[in-house]
Amino acid sequence: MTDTSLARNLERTGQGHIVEHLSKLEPAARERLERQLAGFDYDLVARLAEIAVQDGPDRSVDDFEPAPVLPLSRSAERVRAARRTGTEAVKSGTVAAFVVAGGQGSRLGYDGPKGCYSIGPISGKSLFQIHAEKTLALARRHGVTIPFYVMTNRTNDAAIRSFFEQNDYFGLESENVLLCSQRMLPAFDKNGRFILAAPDRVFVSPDGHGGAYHALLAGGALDDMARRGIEHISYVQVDNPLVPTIDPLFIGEHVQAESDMSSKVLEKRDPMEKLGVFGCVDGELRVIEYSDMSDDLKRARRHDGSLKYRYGSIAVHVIGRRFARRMAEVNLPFHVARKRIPYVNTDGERIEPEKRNGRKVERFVFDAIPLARNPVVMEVSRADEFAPVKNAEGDDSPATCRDAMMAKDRRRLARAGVNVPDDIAVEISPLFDLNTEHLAAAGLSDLSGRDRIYLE
Ligand code: UD2
Repeated sequence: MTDTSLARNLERTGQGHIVEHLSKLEPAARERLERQLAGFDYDLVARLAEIAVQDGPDRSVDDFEPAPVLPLSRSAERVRAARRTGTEAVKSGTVAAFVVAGGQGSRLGYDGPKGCYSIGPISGKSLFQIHAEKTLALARRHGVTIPFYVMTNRTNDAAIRSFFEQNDYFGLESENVLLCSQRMLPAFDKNGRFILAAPDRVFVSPDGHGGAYHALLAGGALDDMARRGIEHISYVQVDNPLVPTIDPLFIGEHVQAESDMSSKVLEKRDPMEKLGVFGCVDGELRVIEYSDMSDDLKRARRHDGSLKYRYGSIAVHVIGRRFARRMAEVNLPFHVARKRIPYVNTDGERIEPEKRNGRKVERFVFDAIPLARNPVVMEVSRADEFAPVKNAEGDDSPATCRDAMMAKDRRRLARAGVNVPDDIAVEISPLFDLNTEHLAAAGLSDLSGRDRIYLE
């Protein structure tokens, strides 16, 4: 081994097995592995290895007060005022879209970045295209530029970059689309040792959506936002095409409350739905992840029979730009997830473990909420805002998502005065200006007798 400082770092962080492994490799493979290893921050590795081997910290909570929520049913006057404020913020060019797409989407079983997945029920548009077009439509409506930031990871960044390039940035200006890649972190075995994904590569995975703050800073996005006068970052997950990528009403509530970070929630489908819950724990507002709540706690009811923790987080936030910068410099906690990680053994054989052999460490974006001033938690309608694509089949799958998209578009057409049969397949492009005159001019006041319609 030529690089003694690397060897020292590996030894001091409990990775002596890698030093030994390196000494057995052919020069080319050794060089590849050394290059990867030289990119790690070993003070961080030492911390992570320590966290990964602990059996906790046990974050499970016994009982807590649900957070106060701004309910869906609030006065029309309040809604109007908030929408006006949010629209002003958009019009004055202070709002940016931020789509997080650095996850691995393993549950969907799609071989590519999840954002490239085709979801438009008729158009076949990708998740990225839908978010980009929603942003473009809002920008056009108000005659402003809205920058569009995407968080990628080191393994899907190139594919996402070329997807945007090949598709002409879906109508956005290329200089207004900025991709920033999140960090990758090594995973550990139960003894805090790196896992070899291949003889010349240590297993690494993205550092969680909480890596967004660092990615925005390191990728230059926060500076870019400051130059453009952006104050509010509209944070959405790539897997939910139903949500408005930027919601003036939500921005307005956030601005009026002088909040640093605001969040959307909705009524859980059932107590076991895999959504985090907002609660007040030790006087702090924070998200309690579903995996940290016992089944009994999830099912807890109030005296009147209603579900105690009835609201779940859909992971949609408005984050203040200055607050995001602060969070990039704060040590948010790491969470440990036990996973099955295929590896190569000392003989170079690939092993598919039957049990969960590895521990991934990640940060969560919502762990910043306890540090936020005046956090707003706002209820939204599931039918209008939440249809994530998580699983290949069943709940939260492409099929349920497309149904929800079509049902929403049918309702929108009906609200615009169109006669819409219940079973018609409908898709409205985000770029289609849905107004009554338009529809009447296009002879679209009655759709009976049709089986599908795509409005572009
Ligand atoms: C998340 C929330 C859950 C609920 C749900 C709503 C957590 C731990 N749970 O569950 O409470 O709000 O979303 O859909 O967050 N991502 C990255 N980089 C990463 C990891 C994830 O960009 O390192 C992105 C990913 O591309 C996706 C989003 O974050 O857009 C959510 O990731 P997930 O599917 O792992 O989250 P999930 O369903 O466990």
